[in-house]
Amino acid sequence: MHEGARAGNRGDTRRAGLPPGQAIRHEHKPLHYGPVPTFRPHRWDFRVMGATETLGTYRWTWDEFAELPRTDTVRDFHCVMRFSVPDVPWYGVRPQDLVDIAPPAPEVTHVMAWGEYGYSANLRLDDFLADGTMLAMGRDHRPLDPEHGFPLRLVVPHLYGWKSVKWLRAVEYMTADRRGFWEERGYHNRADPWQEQRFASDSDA
Ligand SMILES: Nc1nc2c(c(=O)[nH]1)N[C@H]1C(S)=C(S)[C@@H](COP(=O)(O)O)O[C@H]1N2
Ligand SMILES: [Mo]
Repeated sequence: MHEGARAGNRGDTRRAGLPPGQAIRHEHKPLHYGPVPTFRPHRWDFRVMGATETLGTYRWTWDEFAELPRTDTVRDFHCVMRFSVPDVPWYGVRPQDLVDIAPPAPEVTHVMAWGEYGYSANLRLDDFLADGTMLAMGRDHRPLDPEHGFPLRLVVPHLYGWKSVKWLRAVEYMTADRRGFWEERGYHNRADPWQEQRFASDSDA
């Protein structure tokens, strides 16, 4: 979601089954705010924090995270800048499997997904646990490219792409909603592409 995306209309085609206002773009041109972080395996960790059932924080090193059960999925990916990448194959850890290991307190209604450099996106707990959502380690049957989120990103294919936090480092359980990076800057709180929830002014929740 930055300037570059506006230049992307050449070669676009339409396809049935896309959310309104979206056009196909086959190449998955990386889009993000700020620099691509360097992965330092010995410094990297992944945390589940906030309102866990035990109130403790869960932490995985990269080696530990890589041991978690993996699944795969193939999903269309919709950016708010009006392009969609069809049929992207992802593999990684299902949020449900993570939540089974690190249970939230019963009052938890939302999560904040945290990336490197403080990028964040808020999600309803049911959107985080939805079918197809993934803590992805790979795309196109190989590890993520650095600019697409290596070593770990969130993929929330049923919401606009800014919710799919790259370089994911933590998930915070929340007992009330709070807006993330783009949501604080005028983008929609939920971001359902089927309802064209692009901006907060598009009937925000
Ligand atoms: N950490 C981080 N994650 C991010 C972003 C970002 O700026 N920083 N941009 C988001 C936006 S707007 C989109 S459309 C997708 C793009 O993912 P891609 O670069 O793999 O195509 O990443 C999302 N995740
Ligand atoms: Mo985006």
